[in-house]
Amino acid sequence: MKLSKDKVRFILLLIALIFPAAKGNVHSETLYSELSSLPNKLSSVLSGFEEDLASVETALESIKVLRNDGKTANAKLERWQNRIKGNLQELSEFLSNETNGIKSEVSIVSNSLKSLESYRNWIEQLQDAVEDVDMGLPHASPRIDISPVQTEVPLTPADCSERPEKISGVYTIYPSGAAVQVYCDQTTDGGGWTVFLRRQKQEPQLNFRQTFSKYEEGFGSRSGEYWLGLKNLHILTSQKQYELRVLVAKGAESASSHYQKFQVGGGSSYKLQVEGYDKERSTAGDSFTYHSGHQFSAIDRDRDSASGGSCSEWSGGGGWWYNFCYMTNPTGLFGGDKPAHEDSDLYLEWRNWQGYYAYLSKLTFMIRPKTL
Ligand SMILES: [Ca+2]
Repeated sequence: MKLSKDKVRFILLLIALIFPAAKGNVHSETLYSELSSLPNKLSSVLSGFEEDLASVETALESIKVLRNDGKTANAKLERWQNRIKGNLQELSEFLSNETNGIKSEVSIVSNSLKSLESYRNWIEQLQDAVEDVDMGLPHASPRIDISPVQTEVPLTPADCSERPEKISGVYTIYPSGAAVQVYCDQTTDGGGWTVFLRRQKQEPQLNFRQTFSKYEEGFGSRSGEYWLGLKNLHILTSQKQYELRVLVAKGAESASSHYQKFQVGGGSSYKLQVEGYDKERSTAGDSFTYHSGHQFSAIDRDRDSASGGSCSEWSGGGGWWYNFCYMTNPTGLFGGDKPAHEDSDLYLEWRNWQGYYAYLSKLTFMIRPKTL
C-alpha cells in the first residue's frame, strides 16, 4: 500500500477545514500555530512512513523474487542431480564391463605368453641340437644349397614321360602337336605312363558299344573310364618304341603284365603289334600276344578271325583287336565283382591271370617310351 502525496495533501486540507473556529483566541492562537505546523509535521512523518513502507515493499518484492529464484534453482538442482546420477550409473556399468573385458584379455595375453615361452624352450632345444651337430662336423657348412635343379621340360610334351609332374593325374600331352588330355600314371615303376584305356567301377559305367569312328577319335572322361583313340595311339607309337604295362584287379587282388613292344599301325586297319612279354616283370600272365597282328574291329566294322560272325557283337559290343575272339576283352561290359562265375563272353577279362570268366573290377593299359 502506498500513500501518494496527493492523498496527504487531501488529509491536511481536511484538518484545516475542521479547526477554523480556533482562530482569534489567545490559547487558540498557540493551538492554531501548533495545528498549522501539524500538517507539515504529519506530512514529514507520513513521508518517512511512506519511505519505510516503500522499503518494506521493495524488501518483500526482493524476498518474493528470491523465493521464486529458489524454487527455480531447486528444480534445476534436482534435474542436475538426476542427470549426474544417470551418468554415474552409466559410468559404473561401463567400468564394470571394461573390467570384465580387461580380465579376459589379461587371460588371453597370459596364455599367449605361456605359448611363447614353450616355443622359446623348443627353439633353444633346437639351437642346442644344431650346435651339437656343428661340433660333431667341424668342416660341415650349415648352408643348404637351394639352387633349383635344372630340368628341361618340353613346351609340348609328347606323352606323360615328358611331363615333369610326379603326381598321377589328368595332364595335357601333344602327340601330334595338338593338345590331348590323358591320365598319367607317374608312380608305377618310376612313372611316365600314358594311360590309353581305363576300366573301373563308376556310376554310370562308360558305354563302350561305340562305332569304329568313335574308337578312332577316342571317348570317355580322362578322370574315369576312357579310350584314348586309335589315331593318337598310332601317332605316339610310330615315333618311338613303346613298352606296355597292363594292370588288372579283381576285388582286393591285383596283378600286372609287361610287354617290351607295343605299336599300332596306320591306315584304316590300325594293326596291332605287341611283343616281348616280360615273364620276369609280370604276375598276370600273357593274354595279349594272342591279339598281335590283328586289325581293329568294332561293332560296325568286323575285321576279326571269326568268319561266322562278329566278335564285337558276341563279346559285349566293344572295339578291340579281336582274333577268334579273345584272351582279353578290355572293352566288354563291366562285370564288376561278380561273386559267382557266369560263363559269358560279355565282360572284362584277362584270362591268363585267374582263368576264364573271372571278371575284372579294374583294368588299365598304359605305355611309355622304352629306354634301352
Ligand atoms: Ca568276323
